Amino acid sequence: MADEEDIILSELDDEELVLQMHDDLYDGLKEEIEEGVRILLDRGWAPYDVLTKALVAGMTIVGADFRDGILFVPEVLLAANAMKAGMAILKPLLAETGAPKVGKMVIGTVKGDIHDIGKNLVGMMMEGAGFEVVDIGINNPVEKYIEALEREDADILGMSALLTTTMPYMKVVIDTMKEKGMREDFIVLVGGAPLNEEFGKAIGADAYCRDAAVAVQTAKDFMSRKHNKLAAG
Ligand code: B1M
Repeated sequence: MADEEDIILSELDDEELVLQMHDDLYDGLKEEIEEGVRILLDRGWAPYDVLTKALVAGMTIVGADFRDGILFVPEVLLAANAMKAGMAILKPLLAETGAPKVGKMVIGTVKGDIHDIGKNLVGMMMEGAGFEVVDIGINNPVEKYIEALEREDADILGMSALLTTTMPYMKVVIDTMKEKGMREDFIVLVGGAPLNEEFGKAIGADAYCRDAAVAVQTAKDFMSRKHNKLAAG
């Protein structure tokens, strides 16, 4: 215990600090994570690097030990809260852009699923890239997606699922869009750890996005195709 109290984050070099942040995230130490994020930013780190190297990498370790039965839900919740606190500091920095709005995305996690860190990250990165993002949260039934798409006059639907049991629900949403004759009006992008490209194709999404950076690039590509089509037609 004494050892842990003795660690002064600001005295660690970058590499040691990042490793310490992985440990602190693992232990769900919210204030230490906030402090670590601020120190790295003060040292000139790009917000995206802090996000991926300190936070996302730390959460990967948590995920592995959760899978292996070393960590349990309460500990993982604490880790998730610490991660969110770090993300909250980074959010305005990632979203800082003077770029004109390039499109609008409705994003939400599917019914039965309450994981939201990945979705939030995608939303943050999309905002940073100049997209307007309407986040409809977690545990969304199909009606909520449809209502939000219509209300917001969005260009893109983003769906997230982290459980193998909830990912098939994405097909329910896409099939309902087809039934309502609205599927072609929207670009549908899907993501989440258990998905892959094949699954994205099988359910009729426009694309599967491995991570937030890919989601941004894919959304940009589809938006420029959409604009070209409109210009041509
Ligand atoms: Co859960 N959980 N969890 N969990 N959890 C996983 C997903 C799991 C893989 C852990 C494991 O066993 N290794 C496992 C699923 C196994 C499976 O389905 N095969 C699991 C389980 C089993 C469960 C419960 C059932 C546990 C239980 O109760 N016994 C339960 C389910 C609750 C529910 O949803 N109904 C549960 C609960 C929880 C917590 C509440 C404790 C917490 C969530 C807190 C929160 O989100 N607010 C939690 C967490 C934190 C995880 C892990 C450890 C981390 C997820 C995470 O945030 N990753 C996770 C293990 C893992 O994924 N390896 C696990 C970091 C995040 C940045 O990555 O979300 O993958 P990710 O997002 C990435 C990409 O996937 C992509 O971009 C993001 C950024 O790069 N992406 C998109 C994601 N969504 C996208 C949408 C897009 C585009 C890209 O749209 C365009």
